[in-house]
Amino acid sequence: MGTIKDYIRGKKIDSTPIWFMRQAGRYLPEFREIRSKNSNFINLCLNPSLSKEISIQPLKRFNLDALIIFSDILFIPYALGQFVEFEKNFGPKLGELNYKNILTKSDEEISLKLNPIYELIKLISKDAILNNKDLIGFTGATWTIMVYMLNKKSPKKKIDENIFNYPHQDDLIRKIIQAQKIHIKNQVESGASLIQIFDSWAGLLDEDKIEKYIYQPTKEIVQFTKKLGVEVICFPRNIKNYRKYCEIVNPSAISIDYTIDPKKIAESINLPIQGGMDPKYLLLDKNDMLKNAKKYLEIFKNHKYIFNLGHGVLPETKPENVKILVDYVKDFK
Ligand code: 1CP
Repeated sequence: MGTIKDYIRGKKIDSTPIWFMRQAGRYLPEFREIRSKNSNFINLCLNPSLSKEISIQPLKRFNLDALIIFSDILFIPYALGQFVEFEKNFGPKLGELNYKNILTKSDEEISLKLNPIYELIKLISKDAILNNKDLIGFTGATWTIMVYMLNKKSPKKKIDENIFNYPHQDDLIRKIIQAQKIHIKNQVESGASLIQIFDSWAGLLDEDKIEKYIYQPTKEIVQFTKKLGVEVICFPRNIKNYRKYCEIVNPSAISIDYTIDPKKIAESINLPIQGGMDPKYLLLDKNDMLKNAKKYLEIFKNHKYIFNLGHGVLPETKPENVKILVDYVKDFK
């Protein structure tokens, strides 16, 4: 027995640790029930008793090793005073970016606006369900947050080049980093044992810009987080060169997406690896799903590996399949 944090630090454990990105969410009827009564997503996240219930839901059903808080990466723009809303069938919609106003935000103001998230973490950390499991806090990476702040909606498959011409971008980047740091620190002080950094749009950036927008800020955040005494997992989704990313950013563990060849990654990276399996396999029949899970478990047999997916659980996933997968991974020897 042991937590993912201990495992990353070298402790032996009996079975492959497992949790899922988006393990709390629309594929669970009990989530949809709460969601249907709470149309405002931001308010739902900022209601600690409801967001606690949602965060815990997957652990009531499945033998998972970690709980990720029910929150969102767009709480950084929200804390910096940019308007954020989630529109049904559209996704996030952000308001005008008032850069002068954003630059005035102090650590205290940011902490105050995000305080319900810290209350949520404190509530969860007192719950018996967390016994010997990790409580994962998170933030978006600087680049991904900047993309949402300037693009004001999902970039989907392409970055609008105007982002790079934004005149105050260096100040904006520093401000995002400040907010990320205070948000991570507050989450750790409230009880988070692991931090995951989601760089969902890392794969959209050209090689010549990665140093400035991804490596440097993420390296700074990783160093900061490690100094707080917790481990940090990075997920630079679809990045072209995971090896170089690991060499420069040096996270505690690296989460891989499903486009990447797990064999090549296992051979080229020494850090603990997380994830990889395509979430679409959970939509297939049981045998195909487990065959694919086995592939990952075999490839990483001699590598420190945390089972997860290559992106979030899809809304059309059957909870029964999640249970079958979790039990299979926990029993795999
Ligand atoms: O019910 C709904 O309509 C809300 C859907 C939803 C949910 C369940 C959103 C809106 N956010 C969340 C929760 C969420 N977001 C979690 C909860 C914990 C868990 O994983 O169980 C986490 C970790 C996130 C992180 C997040 N938000 C990311 C990074 C991970 C990823 O998916 O790449 C991103 C990009 C966001 C922005 C966001 N928030 C919500 C949506 C639909 C999106 C993505 C929109 C887009 O494609 O740009």
